Amino acid sequence: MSSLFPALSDPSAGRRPALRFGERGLTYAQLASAAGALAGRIRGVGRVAVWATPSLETAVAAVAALSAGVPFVPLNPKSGERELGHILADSAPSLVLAGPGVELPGPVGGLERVDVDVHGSGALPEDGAGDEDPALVVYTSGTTGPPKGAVIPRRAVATTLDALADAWQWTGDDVLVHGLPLFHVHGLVLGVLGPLRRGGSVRHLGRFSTDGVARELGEGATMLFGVPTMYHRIAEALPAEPELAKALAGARLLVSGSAALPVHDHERIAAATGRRVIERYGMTETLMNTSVRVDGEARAGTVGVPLPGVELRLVEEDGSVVAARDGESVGEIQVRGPNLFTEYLNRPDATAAAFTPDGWFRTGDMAVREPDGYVRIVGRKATDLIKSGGYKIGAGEIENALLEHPGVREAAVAGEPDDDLGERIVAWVVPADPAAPPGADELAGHVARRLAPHKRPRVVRYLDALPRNDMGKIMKRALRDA
Ligand code: MCA
Ligand code: AMP
Repeated sequence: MSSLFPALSDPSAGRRPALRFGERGLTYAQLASAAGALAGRIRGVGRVAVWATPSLETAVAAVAALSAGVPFVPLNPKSGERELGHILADSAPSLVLAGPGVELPGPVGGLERVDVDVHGSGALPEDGAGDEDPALVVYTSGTTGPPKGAVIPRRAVATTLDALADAWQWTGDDVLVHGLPLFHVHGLVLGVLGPLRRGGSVRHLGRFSTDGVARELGEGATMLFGVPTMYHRIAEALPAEPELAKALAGARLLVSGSAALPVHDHERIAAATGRRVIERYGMTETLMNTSVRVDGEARAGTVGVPLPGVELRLVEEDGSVVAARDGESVGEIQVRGPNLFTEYLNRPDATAAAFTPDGWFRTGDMAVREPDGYVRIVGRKATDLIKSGGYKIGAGEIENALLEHPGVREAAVAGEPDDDLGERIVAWVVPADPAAPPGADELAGHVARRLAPHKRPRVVRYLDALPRNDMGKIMKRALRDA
């Protein structure tokens, strides 16, 4: 296929800024040189893992792997031992790419390591990879069991980014600012590979802050990407930060995704800045499906229309297609198109279950369509999937981790509405010894060390027994009233 990043081999783009992380940055010529050196080193090695800190090194590693035609697995550097152990065993990388001097924990430390030199010098190899070849494998939670590795082909990356360029009039003149993590699709594919495919640039904040957003938008950045929690924090900060309001008012595009942006936050930002945040809807397995277009109406509570090339339908429980565009008839969103993943790694059962016999991917998201075709997401099929801070988290993996604590006899986990996080993780625990229940911080730390800090319960409630039905199944709805 043609190059994913034409600007890397375009001499006229060489002096343009490509990446900036804090004080450190690379032009296109420097990025081509550093990625070329690393690509030469890893060519033909099979799959590689990338220790995905929010840094220049991660961006260079991703570009190098893609240039070498080597699929890569971004790892959350805050993942705990259990989660890392699973991902490494499942994806079997032959080596790990990491920043020089970065300490790698137990399970990753056993891998051969290649340091990423952002000042390396080498020529980019000819891009010999095919459209259907895997570009990256991103781990994503399900309702039960450990996360599954979604294999994302190169054509999905290219088509989703080009479809967004069409919807957003996204060009090489755009400068994106964000503070998203680089081990998920949002921050990595949209937030780093997106600007590079356009020949534009990205300024990463290292970590999200309203100050950082105000500074970068005030100094020439044109677009902001964030999860709703970030926009909520912006909405909260606006009354006291006039610079932030001014900076947002001057931006070309403010985009929210990964979870629903509450209408209240949308309206507060619009009132303070005169700018409407636009939403796009995607998923690790599908990359981007819909978006509000820049030339369309940014209607709060909607995720816009299907992107070019994406087929979208709503389907009822019995499999019949919802034809009505009445803003009321609810169905599951199913999608088809070149933006889709190929498979879950090593999980043919899960891959087969995710598609209908005629090749539509079942998203599990429930929605209605408005008369003009806009999609409005109204909920999710599985109550055991939690979206907290824009992260998808399976209740089952947290329950399993809690049950490994000696002080826990039974555990159940669910999400509850939270103004900041969208949903917060709540754990109901039956202690092994009612006289000495493990503390909430102890249990949060236990989950954070095994899985990841964002998977830790924010609230722990103690019960003598979990409510169960006649079949012995935990009744989660009853828990919320317990
Ligand atoms: C707190 N911390 C702990 C513990 N408690 N660490 C270890 N053990 C503990 N018990 C640490 C955390 O690691 C973190 O460190 C800091 O304390 C604050 O933690 P927390 O409160 O969890 O973070 P937050 O400030 O509330 O985070 C909000 C956030 C974050 C920044 C919005 O949720 C976030 O980055 N979300 C983005 C999710 C995302 O990108 N999703 C995309 C997937 P430190 O601060 O140092 O980290 S969805 C997707 O890709 C699809 C395709 C789509 O549609 O986009
Ligand atoms: P993930 O599996 O982490 O990639 O998250 C994908 C899920 O995030 C989708 O299935 C939706 O439930 C949710 N999501 C992404 N973008 C939006 C949005 N703009 N509005 C509502 N939900 C969203």
